[in-house]
Amino acid sequence: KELAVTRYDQPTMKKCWEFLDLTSRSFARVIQELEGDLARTVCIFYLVLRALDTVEDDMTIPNSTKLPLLKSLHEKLYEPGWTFHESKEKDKIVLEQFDAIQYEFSELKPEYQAVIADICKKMGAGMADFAALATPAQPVAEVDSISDYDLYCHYVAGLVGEGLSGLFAASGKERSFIADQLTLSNSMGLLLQKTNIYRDIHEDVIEGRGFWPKAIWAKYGFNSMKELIDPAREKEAMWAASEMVLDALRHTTDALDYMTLLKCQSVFNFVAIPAVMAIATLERTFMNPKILRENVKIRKGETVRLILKATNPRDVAYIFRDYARLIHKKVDKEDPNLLKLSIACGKIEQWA
Ligand code: PS7
Ligand code: MN
Ligand code: MN
Ligand code: MN
Ligand code: MN
Ligand code: MN
Repeated sequence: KELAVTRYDQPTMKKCWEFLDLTSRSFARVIQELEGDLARTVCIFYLVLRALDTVEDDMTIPNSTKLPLLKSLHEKLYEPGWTFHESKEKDKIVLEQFDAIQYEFSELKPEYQAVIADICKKMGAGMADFAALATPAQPVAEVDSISDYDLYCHYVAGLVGEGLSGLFAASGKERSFIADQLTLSNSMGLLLQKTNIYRDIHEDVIEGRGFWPKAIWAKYGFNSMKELIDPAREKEAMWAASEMVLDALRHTTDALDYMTLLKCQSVFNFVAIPAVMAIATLERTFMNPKILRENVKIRKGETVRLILKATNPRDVAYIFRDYARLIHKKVDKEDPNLLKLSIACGKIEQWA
């Protein structure tokens, strides 16, 4: 029975599981452990969005091709045989073999198809809006205000949260009202996305990108994102970094609220594991100047401990509280965000 719903026996689905392994370090395992047909449904959802993100990230695709493609990828979900061979990105396989993903999409329940196509349409349009702001001098446009930052993160991650909640409800594994929790679903996505954007500062700047909002770094005297990784300006860069963590912490209590609404264990694990990894990453990277020079990751042993412990809302809240305390302890007395960080950590403490 399990074999039938996961379709490991189908050659196109077998390919899709391989694409998932190739393109996702963090989600492959938790997706495979979802119950019933949710596993292959979320796998297909992931691959469709991975295809969009591959187009978005590929700086060798000119906007004249990129923008129409981002806006129309949702239509390709209903075009058997469509593929795209002009990407140079690491994950280009999902575009080159989009026909396999499309075939498996067409085999999903219509309710699932509707959620995935709707999110693909909205995310593609949002990515295109931001990509349209790019210029030759600034191939990836700067994110200006905090509300621009929230909007960008809504497009690339908040919508993923909304879509996942829609799929959980449609599967019957979760109660139908979860699909209407747009604010909490959005917050789950923003917590993960903002942690990723904050942690990836070095890699993104080296590759000519950078999504930290100007409203944050400009306050500390910087004129561009590139200057943030200048060793001579480490002190100011760490104040900007501290404000990035403060901003990400805004979404933690919503994330905890969201998790209390779940009832299916495999769905809970799927949601909670990335969330605890995010707060652990925020703690590991908080006031850690190494992030300006390299990609800082949490230790393997810590990851294992988190996966074993994050099985219910209470233990997840304790994990959040413990990391909030560690962050609070690391706040520098001269940090301009000292008071706000104390309040943010206190809110998590109170929730738990
Ligand atoms: C469908 C699981 C659970 C209510 C490809 C999971 C890239 C952080 O920097 O690969 O490109 O390497 O490290 C994921 C909410 C989205 C938000 C967004 C779809 C949680 C395209 C994750 C993944 C909602 C845009 C991957 C948002 O990080 O990034 C599925 C609830 C894709 C979730 C991108 C980022 C995800 C991301 P990078 P990563
Ligand atoms: Mn990644
Ligand atoms: Mn991207
Ligand atoms: Mn990406
Ligand atoms: Mn703007
Ligand atoms: Mn990233």
